[in-house]
Amino acid sequence: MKSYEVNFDGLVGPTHNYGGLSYGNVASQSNSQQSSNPREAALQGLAKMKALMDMGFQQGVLAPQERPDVAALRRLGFGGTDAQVIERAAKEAMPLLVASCSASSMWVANAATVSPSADTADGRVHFTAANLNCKYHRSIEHPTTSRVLGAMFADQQHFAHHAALPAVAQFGDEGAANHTRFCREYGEAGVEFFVFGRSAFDNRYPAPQKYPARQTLEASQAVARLHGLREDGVVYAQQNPNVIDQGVFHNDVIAVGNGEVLFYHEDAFLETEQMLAELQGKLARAGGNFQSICVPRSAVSVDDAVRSYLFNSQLLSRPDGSMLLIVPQECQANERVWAYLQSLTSSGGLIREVKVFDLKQSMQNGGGPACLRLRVALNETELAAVNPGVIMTAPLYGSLTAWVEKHYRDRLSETDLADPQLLLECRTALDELTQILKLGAVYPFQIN
Ligand code: SUG
Repeated sequence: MKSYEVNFDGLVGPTHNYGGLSYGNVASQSNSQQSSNPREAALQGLAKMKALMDMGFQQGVLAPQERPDVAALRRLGFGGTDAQVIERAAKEAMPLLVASCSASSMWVANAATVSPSADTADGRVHFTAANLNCKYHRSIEHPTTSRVLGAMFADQQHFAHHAALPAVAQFGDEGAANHTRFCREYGEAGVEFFVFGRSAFDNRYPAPQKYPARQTLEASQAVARLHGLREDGVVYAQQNPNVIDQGVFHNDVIAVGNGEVLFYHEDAFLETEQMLAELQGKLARAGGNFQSICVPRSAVSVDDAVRSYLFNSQLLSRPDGSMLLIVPQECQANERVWAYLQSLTSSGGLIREVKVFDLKQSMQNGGGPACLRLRVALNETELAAVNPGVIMTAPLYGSLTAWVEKHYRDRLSETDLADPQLLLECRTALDELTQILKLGAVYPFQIN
């Protein structure tokens, strides 16, 4: 049976702004308080989805969330009508209003961890929504994420959904941003590679000194258990704490994998040799031939990797078996990174082509091409069981761009977040979106 990797991209929400909310994420910190352009952000994301669809890849779309999250503000003690809740939060605790307005759910690589049916004990595709509990503004995403994923992958014969892990730092889980799957064919059993930043219960693992390690070993192990993965189909590796301290807040900022290939920076991991040997051995037992491409620090420094987001790229398989790398334009703007990419594609190796995308609006908050997509490997039968409303087509692209142009502002600054009209605009837009994507009622304002 045919199988595919389907990329579901997060549609940028109407409140996209630069709140400076993510300590440890260099771009989020350095662009704090700049005014944003939500319309441009959404159109840039849609252009990437359309381009991948036009190249023949399977592409889907994941809906944004209701923001401001008035229910979250109510839980923090702000009362009255919705407009009063926003007004009071703006007056008494602006940082909480900013957090409740974040459009951060666009980075759907953090929405969930997904295990394809070929890897799981019950032969279903498993999803665990990420608790994202390292950052308050992201910790409020998972209830809606679960409802949206449930509406997209509703068929229980093929899809199993798990609630987010316990909402404590010891089980900090950032979803697929720290999870990669290696396989020969997408529909065959593979090896799931979980990268963690620290251990919560075992102090033999070193932790970063400056910035938080968002993913714990114990969270990754819990996800592997929930999904029913075989021991032989899982590899754990620790991220180098020094690179976390240089702004590598997720593994997908320093490594990307696809098929049988891992593309990574020399400084990405601890115990790299042992990890590569384990990946090689386990993939060989699954019938695959593991290959790794190491980018030496002499060619690209960690700082250049963080600034350019070279590794936050999408590594895609083409029908002839070669691979294509989708990178943000910041890679082209960085002389050393661009020179490296030129040498990579002309070396006769597996990665033959690089395509550049303008995702500046998202990049300024630390979200590159890979952050914007959640990969779901599906066989033909499973793909047919996905809600067809969320699969990208030329007409859907047309409807979504028209929807963005109708509802989105082209400028948003912090003071605009206090405008109760913004909440109404967002709800009107999202109500229409659930009809376009045929999701049913998934937002708090639709179900409460
Ligand atoms: O969690 N930025 C996101 C970026 C997530 C990128 N995802 C991956 N690497 N997979 C984060 O730090 C910034 C929001 C703000 O500052 O307004 C933010 O949440």
